[in-house]
Amino acid sequence: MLALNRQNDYDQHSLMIMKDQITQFLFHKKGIEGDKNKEDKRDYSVSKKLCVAAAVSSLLFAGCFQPPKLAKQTFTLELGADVYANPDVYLENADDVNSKKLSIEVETPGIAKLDNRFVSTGSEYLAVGEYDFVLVNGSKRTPFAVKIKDTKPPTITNDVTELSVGYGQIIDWASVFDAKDLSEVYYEAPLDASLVVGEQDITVRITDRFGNGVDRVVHLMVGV
Ligand SMILES: [Ca+2]
Repeated sequence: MLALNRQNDYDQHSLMIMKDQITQFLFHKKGIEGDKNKEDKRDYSVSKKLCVAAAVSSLLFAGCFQPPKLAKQTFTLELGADVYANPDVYLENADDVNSKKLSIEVETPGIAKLDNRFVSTGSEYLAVGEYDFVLVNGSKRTPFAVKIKDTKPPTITNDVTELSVGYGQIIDWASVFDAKDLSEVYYEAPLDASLVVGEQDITVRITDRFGNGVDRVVHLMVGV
């Protein structure tokens, strides 16, 4: 019983000290002496004191920021998209993080930083592939990946529906269609199309290096 009483005394004493510290801190923050209210403040319940203690200590020691959390482990982007060096882009909780302390580093060789973007050396963008990146937060390094894919077919800016050629003429489809793609442009069409005199519809398939393609039907007129 004696030990229990001493423990209770000890707890009460600890709480009193904590209460005083909290009260002093709050008054200090408000810039007032607080002598008049000091006794009133002692009437706070234990639970209230603990809540205030938690709030004060979180303000004092944890600050208003949370640890950064990556939104994904792998970020998949379309070829040609900007791959920013800004840490906020990769965070789930960017609004709650002190991103000034953070940085993004790349570990895969052959990548340069152009302004605020990562690009393949000598290029304006990151080439198709998978790259190792790190979110740096002081001494803590959190790895993540950036995957660049080409999923888009070539863009064709002219509309060709008819074409007249001579018999046996080799058709240069690259000069017929104005097609562009970051992964080159290839044309597939019947090789013997110009060996049939008369008119016929043929299908020209326009693809990039990764097999993304579009079809165009051309009414071919072959003269003698
Ligand atoms: Ca493409």
